[in-house]
Amino acid sequence: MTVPITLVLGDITAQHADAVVNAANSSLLGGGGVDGAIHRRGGPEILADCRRLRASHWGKGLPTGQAVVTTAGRLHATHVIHTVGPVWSATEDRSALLVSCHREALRVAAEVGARTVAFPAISTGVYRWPLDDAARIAVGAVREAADPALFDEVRFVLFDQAAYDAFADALAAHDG
Ligand code: AR6
Repeated sequence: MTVPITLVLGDITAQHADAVVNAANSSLLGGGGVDGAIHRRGGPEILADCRRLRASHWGKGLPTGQAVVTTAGRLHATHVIHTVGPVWSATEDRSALLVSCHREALRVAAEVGARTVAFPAISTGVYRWPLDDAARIAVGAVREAADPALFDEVRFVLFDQAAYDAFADALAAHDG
């Protein structure tokens, strides 16, 4: 048995899920892309939690590939799980870090009892990771890490048709 992986074309801030994953940066203080959208729509409680995490643990920044959890504020979710994706490099293979983002986000989700988890296409925006490759890595990582005893659904929320198609192809290729 495997956890159902679903694909949605849309805005992750509109999703109903136990946990929504944020493609953050190591400062945890917000930014553009998904990060900006989550903080805007979720409201200031999320940033307040992020500041508390910085003060207690992550003053030097959350390392790439790790994940932390905060409230989801006004989102239709209980938790936001912030993870820091790797910046794409043409000369260095950073795929283990992108795998780690997905594994760690799921580990943290399980810790807080989140059974439905929505992911964006981590690292494929500002961090420039090529979509097809990012989709293959993300789908593989989730298939490997998501325990069906702990999760009911892992959803990838893709912001445009190109991202949706890349994830649909990756899922079809993985599951045969
Ligand atoms: N819902 C779903 N997907 C979205 C949304 C949304 N509302 N908005 C953008 N995307 P990015 P990264 C897609 O740049 O590459 C931030 O400034 C977008 O089309 O958000 O991991 C952080 O603070 C793309 O496919 O994240 C970091 O500094 C995907 O989400 C940096 O960007 C990821 O794009 C992280 O860069």
